[in-house]
Amino acid sequence: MSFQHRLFSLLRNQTRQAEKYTTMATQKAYVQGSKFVELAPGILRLYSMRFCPYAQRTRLVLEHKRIPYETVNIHLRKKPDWFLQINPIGLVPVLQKDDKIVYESAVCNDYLDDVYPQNKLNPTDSYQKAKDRQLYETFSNVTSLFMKIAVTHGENPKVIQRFLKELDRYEAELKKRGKFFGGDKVCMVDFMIWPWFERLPLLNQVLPETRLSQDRFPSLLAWTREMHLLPAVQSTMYDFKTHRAFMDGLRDGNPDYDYGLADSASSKL
Ligand SMILES: N[C@@H](CCC(=O)N[C@@H](CS)C(=O)NCC(=O)O)C(=O)O
Repeated sequence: MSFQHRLFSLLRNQTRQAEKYTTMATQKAYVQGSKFVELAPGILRLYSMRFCPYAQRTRLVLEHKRIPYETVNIHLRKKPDWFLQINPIGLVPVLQKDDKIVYESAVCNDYLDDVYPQNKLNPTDSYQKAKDRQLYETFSNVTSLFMKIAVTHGENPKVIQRFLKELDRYEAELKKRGKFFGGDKVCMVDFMIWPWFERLPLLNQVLPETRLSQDRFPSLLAWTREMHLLPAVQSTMYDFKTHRAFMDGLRDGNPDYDYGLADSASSKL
């Protein structure tokens, strides 16, 4: 075979490989009873749910680092048995490559940052890394108050006050750090907390008192604008209408995991 032929064949194989990485047959959620899609050797797979903020944390890192991966979305109310074998806890996100399985968003993201060193997100300094981790681990205070406000429609004004008070810590920290929590560049903290800021307009719409005021939160407001410009954010985000529709379904006990897809009746048996 001539050199040109070999080069052509190599490039064609690489293209096919790249197509395999990113193209799953469907974005629709896999339900109980659906057939497991075999994972090809060497391919990184993310088990996800399109509207899950925790899975979005990992999608943000995958996109930011331009890591090739394929996505298998899971119907979280009717989980396939094979998904429960992959992650017995039954939560997304989960990463799988060959015989390696990693779950929990913070663990997935650290793993990705270690294994794919491009566009590093965690600081190399151990103390700084610990301080960053402290910020995003304690963000669970914000996420639980967020959910409480959403579920109770903000009936208790004290909960909204506590929510804003928690955010004061992030405002103060960002003021010290600069444009992003990573300074001039994004770091893990930015991606770990972003999904809830993307969804904050859902609370703002029904409860204006949850809005971040310019007086109290100037840094977080400027940060939100900067985050919207990042390609990783743009490629993982949904618009307000889509988030609203999904949240309404969730609240009514009937979440449409396939909302917005061509045929959103999720049955794939
Ligand atoms: N601590 C987990 C939380 C993940 C999580 O709660 N994921 C939700 C979807 S947003 C889930 O998989 N829920 C399924 C269930 O509760 O059965 C993480 O950080 O990855």
